[in-house]
Amino acid sequence: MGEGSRGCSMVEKVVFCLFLVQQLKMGYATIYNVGDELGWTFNVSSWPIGKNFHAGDILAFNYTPSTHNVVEVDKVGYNWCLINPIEATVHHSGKDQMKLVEGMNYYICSLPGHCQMGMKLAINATSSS
Ligand SMILES: *[C@@H]1O[C@H](CO)[C@@H](O)[C@H](O)[C@H]1NC(C)=O
Ligand SMILES: *[C@@H]1O[C@H](CO)[C@@H](O)[C@H](O)[C@H]1NC(C)=O
Ligand SMILES: [Cu+2]
Repeated sequence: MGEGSRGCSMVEKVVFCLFLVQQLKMGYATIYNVGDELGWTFNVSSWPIGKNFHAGDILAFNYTPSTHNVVEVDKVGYNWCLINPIEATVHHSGKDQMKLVEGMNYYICSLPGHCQMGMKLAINATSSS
């Protein structure tokens, strides 16, 4: 019996297997609503306490678009409530989804004073495997 007799080459089998593994991994990704029912708002900075985040998990930032925004920052930006106005991508759809990478992930609202009032997140995501 040749490989072609069932119409499926080894390469195709490998590709299908990788596809299944990817589907499984995606199945394990968790979607978190930041701040739970309150959403992305003031004093949300303590919301991550007690949760175990993994690389690939999704953070859903839900808020009224005219009142807040979401900016991914680094540790300095998080600590000092600063964004790099040239490089920063400001998300302001009101329904922004961010995928966590392994290690630290930092987000703030860049509207004046909001980050200082606890509208900031520091999340340590561990390996997805
Ligand atoms: C944030 O939490 C502090 C301390 O609990 C509280 O005094 C303050 O009013 C809260 N701010 C908002 C905007 O909810
Ligand atoms: C993030 O978590 C990992 C695993 O628990 C730990 O080794 C690492 O030090 C943490 N990183 C920070 C910046 O806290
Ligand atoms: Cu804000």
